[in-house]
Formats: sequence, structure tokens, C-alpha cells
Amino acid sequence: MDRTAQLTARVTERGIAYDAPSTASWSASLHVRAARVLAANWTGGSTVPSRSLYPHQWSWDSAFIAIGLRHLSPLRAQTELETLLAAQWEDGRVPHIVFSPSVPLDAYFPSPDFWRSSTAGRAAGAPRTVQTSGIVQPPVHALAAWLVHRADPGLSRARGFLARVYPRLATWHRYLLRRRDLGGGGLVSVVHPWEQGMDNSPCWDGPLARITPAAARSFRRADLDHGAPEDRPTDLDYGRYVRLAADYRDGEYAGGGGEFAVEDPSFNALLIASEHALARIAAELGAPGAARHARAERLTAALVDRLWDDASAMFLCRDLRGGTIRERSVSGLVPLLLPGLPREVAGALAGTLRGPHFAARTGLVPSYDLRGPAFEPNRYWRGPAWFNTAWLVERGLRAHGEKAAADALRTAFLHTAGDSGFAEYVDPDTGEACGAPGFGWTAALTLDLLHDMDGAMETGEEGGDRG
Ligand code: 9WN
Repeated sequence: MDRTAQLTARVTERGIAYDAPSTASWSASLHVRAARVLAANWTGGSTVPSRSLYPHQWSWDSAFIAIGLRHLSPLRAQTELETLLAAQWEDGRVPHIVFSPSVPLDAYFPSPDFWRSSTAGRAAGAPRTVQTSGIVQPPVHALAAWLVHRADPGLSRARGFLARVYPRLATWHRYLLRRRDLGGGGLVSVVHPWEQGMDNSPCWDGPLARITPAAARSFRRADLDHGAPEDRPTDLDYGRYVRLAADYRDGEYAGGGGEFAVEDPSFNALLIASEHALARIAAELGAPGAARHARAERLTAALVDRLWDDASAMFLCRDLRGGTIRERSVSGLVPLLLPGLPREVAGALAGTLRGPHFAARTGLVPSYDLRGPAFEPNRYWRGPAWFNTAWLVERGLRAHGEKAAADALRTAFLHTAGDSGFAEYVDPDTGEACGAPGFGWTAALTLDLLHDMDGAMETGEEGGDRG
């Protein structure tokens, strides 16, 4: 634990109070420690989320990691995204894991021999030279590519970075918009909890209850070799994850009309932010981007229309088989990222963040309703605070002019990330570290908040280049 950081946090009656990270030496020490994590997790072409628990390349992790890496090495940040996109399938999907051939099969489950991408994914155009999973993760990549470009436009132009990634990003979005609008209302659906990224969120308890779990003896969890069982999903959850993934694989990764299909606010908001970023990338390359901005605005309208819930003052998930899921999760706050949200919606989200369901003592944002029946402070996405979602909410508060709230969240983020040893996630009230230490996106987004104080994300149409 960083002693300097420790001395700047005090427990008060209302929660944990932090001194502003004002001293240059405090910031410099945090920068050095975060950079060390990213150096230790770098494999030469990409960054693993964690050397122990997640020893391969993950899709949305790499996008967040690139956003931080751009402050250390724009070249490494570009390479991170290029490596991921090189594993794209011909149908446009960007797989959620790109496996490293040098890692033993039993180091992570499900391993390449479970997914069998080169055979089961052949019809969908899985790559031949690298093994991947067959599901996807949230599309943060175009947003990351744009921010990486902006960090060093000269290097980016010299390497033709945007020209190379643009066609792949455009095909990726096309895959989601054309093949994953399973509800027919314009929004994208996820077909597995791992796709949405918040694997064991209580939001999935309802839809997952319909799934017959795979037999416990048919697979061996590797995560429990590295993580405490009480911080991880349960065996019953895993049985259902395995059943869903195996069924999808056995159908050659086609369609997606299986038993699990959910429209999720965070996944769709990230697509919208990335669609705006893609419009900017197109404009930078001399192509028109206006149609993309317009599509992003239509998606924003669909998001509000289909997933906004006035009574909860936040977005809720929609189970295509069972209707609105009433659980409150941080996913329903992530759309604050979009500057194009109606003003009253943004205001209501900011209010919800200050209210009893999400105002945690650390000042971070819990992954799930503090008052919800399924809340558990340590168990993965059922309560702990995560740093990628805190970063998204911080950027959103800033975009909507909530400067004091954004500053407070940023301060809480930087202190807790440093104090926890860049933990994967923390108890939202005590800040106690959970999951893997030295976690990639925690370190990367620490760097971003240290260096990009004004959060010029350009996740909406206003104020940016228009195509
Ligand atoms: C399954 C890598 C990933 C994150 C996810 C997080 C966790 C994997 C797992 O780790 O999921 O994809 O094995 O639990 O839930 O968001 O991308 O960091």
C-alpha cells in the first residue's frame, strides 16, 4: 500500500474523505506505480488484464488499457488495438478473448479447446492463425482508437493508424447493428453475460434461471486457483455460463436467438459513444461522418425509449424473453457518458448517483444497488466498485457540467486505485481490495485521470469535427 496515499484519506461520519491529489510528488508516484503495472502486464503486442487470473488478451480491457497507455506510449496504445483487431472474424465480430499460444491450456477456463474457434467458427470466418473465443464484449474500441489518435496525431498519421483500423471498426459496428438487433427495436442484444462484461450481475439472475447448468464435472474452473471463492461467481453461475457458451458454439456461433438475449444500457451506450468516435475518425480520413453521427443519435433515442425507467431514475436492462429487469446496476448509469442524452435524463442520472442506491462511502460507484436484495460487497459484479465504470461515470458527469461530482469521483478513484494496489475491484464502502492485484484497466485509467483532467471524450456530436 502506498503510504503517501494512505495519509490523504480519512474516515468521517459521512464516508471516506480524501485530500485532493494536489501535490506533484503524489501524482508522480501514482503515475510511476501505474506505469509499472502496465509494463509488467505487457506481452509484446498487447496487455493482459492480470498475469495470474487473466493471462490472455481481453477485448474491452484492451480498449480501456489503450486509453491509458496513450499517456505512456502512443505506439504501444496503437499496437494494443491493432493486435486485438487482427483477430477479428470475417463476419465482423471482435472476439472477447484472443488467446496467447504460449500460455498453458489449464491456466484459464474456458480455454481455446472449449471455444474451438478455428473449427466451430469456420463458417463465421474465425481467423486461422490465432485462437479466440466466439462471443464479444462491449464495443469501446472506436472510442479508444480516436482517443489514442488524439494523443499523438503525428505518429498516428505517419503509421496510417486510423486508415488501418477504420475498416475493421466499421465492420465491427455493422456486425452488431445488423446481426444483434434481436429485439427489432434498433438496440443491440448480448447473448451471454460475459458479452456484457459484468458477468454475475444480479440483472442476469432472472434470465439465467431459465438455463439448465452444465454438469459440474464437465469442466474445471481455473479462476479459483487465483481468486477467493467469495469474490468470484458461484459454481451454479459457471454451470450456466458454460451451457450457454457451449450451445452457441455447437450452433457454429450463428444467430444468437438462444435462451439468453438482453438489451443492456451500458453495452449500447458504449456502442453509441464509439459510433460518434467512428464519425470523427471518418472525418479525419476525409470521408463523411454525418450519417454516423445521425445513427448514433437514433440509437440514443432508442436507448431512452426502450430502456429508460422514470420510477428508478436510471436505465434498466430488458430481457427479450421476460421484459424489463428491475434490478438497478451501474450499467444503467453508464449512458451518462453520452452528451446527447436529454437534459432531464442526465440530471436524473446525476441525482441517482447521489442517492441511497449508489452513494457508497468510498465515493466510488458500486456495481449494484447498495440497497438491493442481492447486494454483496465483495462478490464481483454484485456490489463491488470497479474502476472502468467509475471512469465512464466520471467522464459522463464532466460532460454534463457536473464538475464538483466529477472531481470528487476522480479523487476517490485515484486514491482508491493507488491504495488498493490497482485492484480489479474494491468493496464500495471500505475500499478493501478484491480480485486480482495489478489489474490492467485500473492502472491504465488511473493514468488517464491523472493526465486528462478535462475529459475531452467527444462522445457526442457537439463540438467535434463533423463529417
Ligand atoms: C470472462 C478480463 C475480464 C473482464 C470482464 C470480467 C472478467 C472473465 C472472467 O474478466 O470476465 O470474460 O473470467 O471472469 O468480468 O469484464 O473483461 O478482465
